[in-house]
Amino acid sequence: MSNRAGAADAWDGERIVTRFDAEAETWMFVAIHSTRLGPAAGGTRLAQYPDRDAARRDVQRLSAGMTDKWAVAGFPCGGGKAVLATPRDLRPPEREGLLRRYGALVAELAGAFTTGPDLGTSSADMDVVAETGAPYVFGRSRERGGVGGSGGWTALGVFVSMEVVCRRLFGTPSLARRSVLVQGVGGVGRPLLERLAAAGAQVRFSESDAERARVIAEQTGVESVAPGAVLESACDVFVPCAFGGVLHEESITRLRCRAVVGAANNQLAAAEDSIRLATRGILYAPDFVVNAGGAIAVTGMEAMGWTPDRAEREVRGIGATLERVLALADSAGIDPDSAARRLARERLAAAEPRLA
Ligand code: PPY
Repeated sequence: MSNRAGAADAWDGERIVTRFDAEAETWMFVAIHSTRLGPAAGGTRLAQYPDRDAARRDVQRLSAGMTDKWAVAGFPCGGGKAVLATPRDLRPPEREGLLRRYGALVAELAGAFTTGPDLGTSSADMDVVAETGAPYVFGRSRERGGVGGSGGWTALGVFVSMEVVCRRLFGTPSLARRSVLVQGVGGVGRPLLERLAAAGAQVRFSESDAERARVIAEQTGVESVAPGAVLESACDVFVPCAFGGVLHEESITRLRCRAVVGAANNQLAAAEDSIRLATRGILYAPDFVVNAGGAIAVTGMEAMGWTPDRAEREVRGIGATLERVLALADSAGIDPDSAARRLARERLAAAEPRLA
């Protein structure tokens, strides 16, 4: 199974629910890729797409990615994702109306799909979705009884993954004095930047929003790098936390890092890019292994009654999962992304099919 761009038309998922919301001129898609390991769970992405089919392909690909993400993490959830494809930036009342109608759709699915914040949606948005979609909506604000945003938890999982990678490359897990370049300082990159600085890393960041870059440099004292200079900047660890598809045939030839460990989904433009990185001697930590922390913590605390301490232990467990993936890559003589997908497939194959 592949969940990469281009392969989505051969989507092997279970069910896709499509609805056109005429009021906000928005296509709503809920994709349930696999319930083999549990009920489908995944974030709700709100974005503009070139057309309806592009949005459908994205939700298909992302839901398949969630199946692998949960399987590798050993978490009892299935792969799902929702996309709200808006025609333009919606005004707040229009947006709230859309989110309430989307919540009603989530409620209709009666637990077959649970969701939380994702690209383009926040905890505050989940508060609105939950007005009609409870109890299937997680990651609401603390004021509304949720656990808040997931970015800090995702950052923790990426950080422990960087420690695993440093131990492999340098013999010690410490990030002290390691040069690290974080691409994108949004909901995950920002808390990660602070964690890295506190650990004594020589950290730099890039940010496409120039005003945000200026403010964060001022607030944190961390140096920023021009977005166009990121790939060629020499560093120990390159940390993509902005957009997918950063690693491709051409960009990989320009990288001057020892490892890539980041939170962005779908960093590889094509499956072969994991091999290209290995060939260049760059250690790649598969994105869907290292970025599972937000999903694990939010779903664990809200759906499974975990305490924050338990959530922290589980998110730190991503380090052991990554070690296992990299050990499998070594022993099988395959690239890390293939190893992670193999582990996911093995977990899925071993599971008893669930009766609905
Ligand atoms: C992702 O990790 O890409 C997610 O979709 C995160 C997620 C999963 C389940 C609930 C909320 C967010």
